[in-house]
Amino acid sequence: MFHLRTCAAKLRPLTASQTVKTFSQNRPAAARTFQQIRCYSAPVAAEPFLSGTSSNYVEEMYCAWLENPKSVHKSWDIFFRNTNAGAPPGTAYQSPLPLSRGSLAAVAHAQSLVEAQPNVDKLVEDHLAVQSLIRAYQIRGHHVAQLDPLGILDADLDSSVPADIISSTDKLDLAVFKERLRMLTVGGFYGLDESDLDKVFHLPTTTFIGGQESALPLREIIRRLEMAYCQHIGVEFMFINDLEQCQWIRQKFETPGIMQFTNEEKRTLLARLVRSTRFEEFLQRKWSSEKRFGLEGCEVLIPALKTIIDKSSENGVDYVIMGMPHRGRLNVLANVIRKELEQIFCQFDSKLEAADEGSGDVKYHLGMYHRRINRVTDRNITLSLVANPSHLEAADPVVMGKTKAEQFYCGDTEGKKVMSILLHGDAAFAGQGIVYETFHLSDLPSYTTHGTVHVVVNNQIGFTTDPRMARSSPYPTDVARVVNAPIFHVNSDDPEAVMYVCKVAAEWRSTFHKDVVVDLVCYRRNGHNEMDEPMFTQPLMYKQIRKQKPVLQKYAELLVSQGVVNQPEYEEEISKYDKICEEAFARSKDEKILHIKHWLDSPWPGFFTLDGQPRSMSCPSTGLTEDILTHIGNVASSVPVENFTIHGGLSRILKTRGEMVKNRTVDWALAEYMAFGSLLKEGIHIRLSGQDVERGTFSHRHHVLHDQNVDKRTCIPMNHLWPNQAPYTVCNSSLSEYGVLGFELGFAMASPNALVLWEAQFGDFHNTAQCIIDQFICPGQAKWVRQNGIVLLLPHGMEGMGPEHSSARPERFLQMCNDDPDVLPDLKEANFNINQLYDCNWVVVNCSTPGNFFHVLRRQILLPFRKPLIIFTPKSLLRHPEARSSFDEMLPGTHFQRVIPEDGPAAQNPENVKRLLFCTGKVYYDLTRERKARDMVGQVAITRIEQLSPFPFDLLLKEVQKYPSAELAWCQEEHKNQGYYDYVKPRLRTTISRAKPVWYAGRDPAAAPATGNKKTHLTELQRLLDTAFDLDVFKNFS
Ligand SMILES: Cc1ncc(C[n+]2csc(CCOP(=O)(O)OP(=O)(O)O)c2C)c(N)n1
Ligand SMILES: [Mg+2]
Repeated sequence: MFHLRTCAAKLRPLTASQTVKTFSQNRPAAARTFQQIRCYSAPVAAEPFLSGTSSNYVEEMYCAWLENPKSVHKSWDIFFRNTNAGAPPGTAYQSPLPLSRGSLAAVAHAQSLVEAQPNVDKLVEDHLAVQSLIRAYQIRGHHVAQLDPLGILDADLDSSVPADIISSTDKLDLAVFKERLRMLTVGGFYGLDESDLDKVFHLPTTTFIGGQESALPLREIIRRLEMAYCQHIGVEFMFINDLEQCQWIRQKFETPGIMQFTNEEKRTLLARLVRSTRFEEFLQRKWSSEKRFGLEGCEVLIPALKTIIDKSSENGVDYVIMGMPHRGRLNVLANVIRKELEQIFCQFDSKLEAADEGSGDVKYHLGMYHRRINRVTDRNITLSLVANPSHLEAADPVVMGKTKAEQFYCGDTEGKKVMSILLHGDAAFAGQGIVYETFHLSDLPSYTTHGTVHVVVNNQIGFTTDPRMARSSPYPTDVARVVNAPIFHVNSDDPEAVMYVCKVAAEWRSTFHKDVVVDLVCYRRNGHNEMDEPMFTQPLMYKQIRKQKPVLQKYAELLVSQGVVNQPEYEEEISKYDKICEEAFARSKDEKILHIKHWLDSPWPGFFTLDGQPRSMSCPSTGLTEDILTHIGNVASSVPVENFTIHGGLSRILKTRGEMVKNRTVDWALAEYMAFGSLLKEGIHIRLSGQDVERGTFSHRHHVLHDQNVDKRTCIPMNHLWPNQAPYTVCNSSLSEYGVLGFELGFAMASPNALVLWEAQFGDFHNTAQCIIDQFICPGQAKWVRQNGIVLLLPHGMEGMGPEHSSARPERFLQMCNDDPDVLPDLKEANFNINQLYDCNWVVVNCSTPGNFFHVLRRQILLPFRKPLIIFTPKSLLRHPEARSSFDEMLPGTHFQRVIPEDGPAAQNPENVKRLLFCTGKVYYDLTRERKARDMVGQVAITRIEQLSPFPFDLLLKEVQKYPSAELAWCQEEHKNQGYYDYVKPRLRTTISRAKPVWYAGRDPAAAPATGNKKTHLTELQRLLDTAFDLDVFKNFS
């Protein structure tokens, strides 16, 4: 037994790195030409001794042979050599060579044994056949499990029965069943004889069907395998390459009689089904013409979720964060999260006014947060449902990020207290790429939430689209296989089977802390929404659905027949819940006003006043004392641990940093260090995530030092700054934007006291995360009254790198700002700039100095409210000798400068200035260089707009008034239809009451963001500089 287990353990696949190592060391040259496909794809036809299940074994032999041809039996060696040499199918195998003299005695002995027991061969073969049969059920049993409650569809889109299992798709058709049995046994696939059916076989350790028995008759083995794998539960798990995990699952599903429920449990299940079903019926009665994306056909979802939560609570979880789409959302809010019913019902009242700023996103999108006692476990539990846009699956990474943050803040490093549950529709789960991106975050150290339970409402349709047109994979859940998550398919018309898999899923999560999927195979009783006619497109399916008895009725009849409840008790349960609904409905009529803030998914206790207002409307200085700046600078330029060897190039970088600190200056990287380091001192957690952020795409940051002599030994100096500082997390992400940005947004949602930043590798890559930007970041507060202080760092700049790496598309962010270009706000208002920030949907900045970058990062936290911050960050300026700031610009009393006015000779004699150029970001350095070269420092003033939005009307008005004779021009390096021009021009005109034109100096409109030709780039740059400094150029237009 022990020996067998060790062998099995040895057969576990090698890890990727092991594989690379062993293969590259020992691989014979000829191996590259071995035709795997020819050998294993048609094994039965090709080589008589190869079969579907033995091909795994052959592969293992092959791998061993690749490593060392002598490690396998001579016959395998010859076989593989012949195959590699191109032997046609069926001829590669040769009988083993004659044995050597020395072993003749042993052979004689063995032969005498065989002759003495003529059935030994058959016995061994039969046992192997039975093992193969068991394994076939474990691997493919789910393909024939009866998963579709309608009995007309195949959950795996395939009606055939796998060739190596006995099960018949139609169990009622005994003739078919017998025929398969005959085919596979009597001289068929397994070479068993009909008489073998009553023979007793020893069971391998990889099955639990025996219970206490170690051997069973074949007939019973088949029956038990059928029971475990081919009834209402289809278990997909054999792709998991961990023996312990596979054994755990086998034990959960194969052990005879394991799926037992007490009468108490059955009654609870029935009561939950009553609530789920009657809730939808109530809504249908009261608002028959309203869309609600009802749950009819998958009412079992409510008890399913409750079971997962009960079981998880029992295992120590006290906070569950959920994300879900439209289907059944109201029901989940009412019956899982336990939102007050009147709050749900009043959402249907179209006459109610909104009390708060939220645009009151439709009721099946709002989030929720609720703390209560779990009645089953008698433990406190907090449930939160994240608000979601209509973009299916977009909330997945957000839920994960929020879960990670909650785990982080309560020190739950193993996910024992906080967990996430994600719900999906079948079409969306298969179709949306974000699902895959989110799965890939699930096991990364800085992103894992230690297992998410996924529940798919697999109603076998997506709007009007049939699954056969909606996916190429057998199941909608196949995406989960990439992370080795077990998948439990279950027929939703069998509520007990559903409860069982939900229990196992919750146990799996708390045992292995890995993702798991529950696939509720169900149907959709109505159209996509209650107004839709499904018969247009799915006539036959819907004919069947019309005949389908609701699951509540079926289950109630079953329990009545079992004597678990009686009819009056059942009816009383129904009328009790109906009464609850009616009473809540009556109360909902008293609601005069809709409070969107009641639908907050992440309250920030203590951050706002009790009525949700900021505690002040001012922002203190964002400057720091010289001591703090110097201390952070010194740590940033050192290696704060002993015996740690860094790369020579990095030593030079740190030395340069040290010199900057001595000279009291900072570059971009050091400014960022100062901002982060000081906030950490103040107890603010900082999390910087994105592709290659640890070093920095442009090799300027180096927040993680790597010991050059010790593998994987790293040091993060930022975490060595202060005693009792807040922790700093800096993490290279997977190569995803949509998933990772969504994740960080979710992380930022959990607490206002953290600076969460996502950096795009190049700014243009943010567009693969556009959905998160458009649906959450830009309008999140307006839709869901939820603030969020996430920071986006978007490297941007025209530097001749071509159209792909130049533009972070500022025009798009600016176009989505909610300030009015044509209305001049009241500039005399006290705290004008803070009020402006409070009213905006996000802040957009492009800093031209490291000092200002430092200030805007600190301001993000020192503000008494939270807004998303979009920063266009530089590339060449990271190393530009002029792009430095003195400590003087960062001392106490200093602030972020929304506008940096001209402060050179032009500002001394403003009346002589002919042109006032406005610009933002890097082009400032090109402009000042050119102005100096043309000796025009007295004639042209250059003012930088650092905060583009909200627009600094007040400061710009002062600038314009300072230069009465100057023409105004906007200069940008981006093409005219891009960049900032369309945003800035009307606002500048509004600032000056349209008294003067605002001219344009920049590139012409273009389709692509930048040219890929360096020479053209430079020519274009020179042309825009010529325009900027040609004082006659606009004369002809005036
Ligand atoms: C990203 C995205 N694309 C398209 C839609 C429009 N849409 C709304 S529901 C739906 C069908 C969803 O089917 P499924 O995921 O199976 O959920 P079900 O409605 O069947 O519960 C579609 C296409 C959407 N909401 N989001
Ligand atoms: Mg569907």
